[in-house]
Amino acid sequence: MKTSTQSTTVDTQRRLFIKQSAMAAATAIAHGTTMSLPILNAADAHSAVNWNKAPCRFCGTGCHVQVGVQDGKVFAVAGDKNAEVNKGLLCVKGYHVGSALYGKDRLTKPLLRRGDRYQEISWNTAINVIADRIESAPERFAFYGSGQWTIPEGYAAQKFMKGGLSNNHLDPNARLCMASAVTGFLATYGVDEPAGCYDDLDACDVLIMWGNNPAEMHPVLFSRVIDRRSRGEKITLIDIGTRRTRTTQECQHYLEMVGHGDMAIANGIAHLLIKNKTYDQKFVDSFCNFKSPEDENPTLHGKPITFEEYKKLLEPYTPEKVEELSGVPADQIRMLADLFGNSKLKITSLWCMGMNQHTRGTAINSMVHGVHLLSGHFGKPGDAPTSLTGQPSACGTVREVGTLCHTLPGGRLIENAEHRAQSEELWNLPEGRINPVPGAHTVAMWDKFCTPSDEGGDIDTIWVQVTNPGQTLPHLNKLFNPLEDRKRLKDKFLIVSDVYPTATTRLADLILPSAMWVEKNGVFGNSERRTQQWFKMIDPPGDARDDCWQTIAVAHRLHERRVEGMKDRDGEFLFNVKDDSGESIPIWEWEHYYDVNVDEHLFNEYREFSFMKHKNLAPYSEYVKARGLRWPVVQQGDQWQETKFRFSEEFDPFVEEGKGIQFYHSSTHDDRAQIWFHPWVPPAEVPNEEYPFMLTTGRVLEHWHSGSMTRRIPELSRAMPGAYLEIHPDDAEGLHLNNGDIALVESRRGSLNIPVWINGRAACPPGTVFIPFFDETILVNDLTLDAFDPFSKQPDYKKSAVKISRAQG
Ligand code: MGD
Ligand code: SF4
Ligand code: MOS
Repeated sequence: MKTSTQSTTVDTQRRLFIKQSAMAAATAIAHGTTMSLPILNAADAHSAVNWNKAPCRFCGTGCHVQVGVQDGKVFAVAGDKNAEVNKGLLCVKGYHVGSALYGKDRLTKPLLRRGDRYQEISWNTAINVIADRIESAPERFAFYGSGQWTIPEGYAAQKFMKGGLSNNHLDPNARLCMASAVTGFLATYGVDEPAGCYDDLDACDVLIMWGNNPAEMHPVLFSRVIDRRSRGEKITLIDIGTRRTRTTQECQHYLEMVGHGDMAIANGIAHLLIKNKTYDQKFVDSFCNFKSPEDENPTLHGKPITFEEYKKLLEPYTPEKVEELSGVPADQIRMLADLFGNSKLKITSLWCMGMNQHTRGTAINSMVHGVHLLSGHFGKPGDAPTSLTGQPSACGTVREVGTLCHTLPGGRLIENAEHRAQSEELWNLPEGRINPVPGAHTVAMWDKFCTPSDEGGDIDTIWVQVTNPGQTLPHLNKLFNPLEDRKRLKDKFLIVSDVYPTATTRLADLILPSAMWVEKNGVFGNSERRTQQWFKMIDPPGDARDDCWQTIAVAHRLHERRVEGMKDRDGEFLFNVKDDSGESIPIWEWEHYYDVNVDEHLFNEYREFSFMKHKNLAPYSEYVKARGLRWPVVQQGDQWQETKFRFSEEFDPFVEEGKGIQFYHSSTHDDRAQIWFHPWVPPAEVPNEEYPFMLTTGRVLEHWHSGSMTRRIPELSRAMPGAYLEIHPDDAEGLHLNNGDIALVESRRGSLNIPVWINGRAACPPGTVFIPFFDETILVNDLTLDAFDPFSKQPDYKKSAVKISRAQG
């Protein structure tokens, strides 16, 4: 391959550079010049168009789309009528998902930093550069992955790191997102992921959203509920939140709380259920234990307590006390308790980042499960605590494949010797290959990377795939921005695989162009345990290549250099794929990568792990036929049967006959779930005189996370061009700010200038402000706090104290 020099200038003044380039892009969009796009959304079949199924690239809802391909390009996208999740519907992001492929500035060549420039290099050189870095200090290498990795991509990275390099420094962006849901499920049921599924939304009488805005974040799911109401079904919608959103507009009840008010509310409901004797005594006696945190060095196991002790701990949480702590009127706490106390109703709780991005995320997740268990609202369709996931495969690739620094596939734990031995057995590795010490979690990983080596920063090289940490990590000035100070961190090396230039690639030493979505084969796992497969439909642009291939190619280069870990017990390469005659197929050579379906090979290998914790997956070929299947999937006759509701005899094949409900992974080994008491505690940062406002952050309907894809889609970008400060009109008036004025927002960690939007899409109460994080020209994570939950290590992006003034000049 020819190597030429590309004159891509690296601006050391990152902010300025980002601002200028984004402004140029925005101007171009406004004039309609940069990005011309193929025609999309034409659902009518055109004779030359080839249609095939794929899950949407964006959110954890997991809608299926039909992708129409003509002349090697995605020509149209339509909702898939045969998909149970979305029944033909998509949201505005989904309808435009095809255009995400066609931004004008797709990365097409590997680029190596040379001083303040990037040089185009060949893939062969790029693979050598990475292999050199790893070989020189394998224990100082880390892999930062993603809930947008496909399952085979995550599995390959997992096997490469933990099974090959004996290195557990593998953690994904889902740490920022789902980690507290995981620890909440583990603490309660002893096993991760929801018992219920989206069918709960079709069956519930009451839907309670705990700090969740599905109308914008999971729009197709939310419309499933609103559709029921338009058909005349009676359904009560309750929004417990810190600001009014599009979700609130549809709800009969809006309970406005202050940050961490959820903990008081959950305790208040439990208090009243016991006081009024409206809890489900039979359910509790048969299926539950009680727990509270240990007094010292709390763990995820806690200490057992009696029902009497539980009751006593809840005593202070009278409706009036809860009102004081949460801001929600006592009567509304009574209303919630009355609903939970009514066994005739079917109640579903939904939550996502509000409860997960929380310095007591594990606690509040456990407490909401606890309210459902205590009241017996569990185990029937529509009666379930159902947590939602942000990313399309945070469940599939992170939670199930176990791409966290302390886990192995199939719910196995690094620290558990038996689990390591099981994984070594399945991977055919020599005994003791897997390192027993958990690696660095996300916040710690970047902390180590951004600390000079001679000051103890013992991670030197990070390879980033399918995520944009330069924009999305909290407290960027501490965790990421020091990279700008290249001299201090001169021995650090950042490798980024992405599809577009981003806030992260601009800091990279090596940029690798990746194939995305239908440019490659893939498998995702959505919020409701649904595993979904798709095939490659078009070629990636230029020299862009699959992330999975990139990982395997590096592994093979290390294998060629006789790095011991790249071999299994029999001396074979870790990713050896053989053809029918037993010959190895050189999948590490790009020309041969698609000689075989590598996804199928990796998936079927990974599938063996899924039987270890009743998360059974079907063979790959079954997913080719289906619009996803919800695990556990078991074979009955010649049918593969999915599972809608776990732990309930009527639905779950693993529940023993006659048990009714069986929590078969109970951490107390008695088939019981744990109902937890946790005391209310205030947020890590609360407003004071100097920083009088509470800042909350999040997504908006039109944009996917850091906006790298959706800001390149003109329709979406025009609809929501840039970040804004949402502020209450009275607060704005007090600060002499009008709509469109530029405000200066400062936290203890950083500051930014941002236009004000009063009476916009959503509404903050006085004292609270909101800024979305999709806009790389206004990096809200310069302001956010990196305090995290002690168990899940998930940071709280929802509560940072800030001060606001009119920007000068
Ligand atoms: P994304 O924009 O999803 O954000 O944060 P990120 O994961 O950092 O980044 C995905 C990247 O992958 C993009 O740069 C995209 O261009 C690239 N990409 C797309 N397809 C491919 C592909 O096939 N291969 C490769 N290699 N790259 C690809 C998300 C994170 O943000 C999450 S999950 C949460 S929940 C947090 N939420 C949050 C918040 O609520 N508030 C604030 N302030 N910050 C937050 N940050 C966190
Ligand atoms: Fe895609 Fe999510 Fe919209 Fe469905 S709801 S179309 S999965 S972005
Ligand atoms: Mo983050 S997993 O997308 O909400």
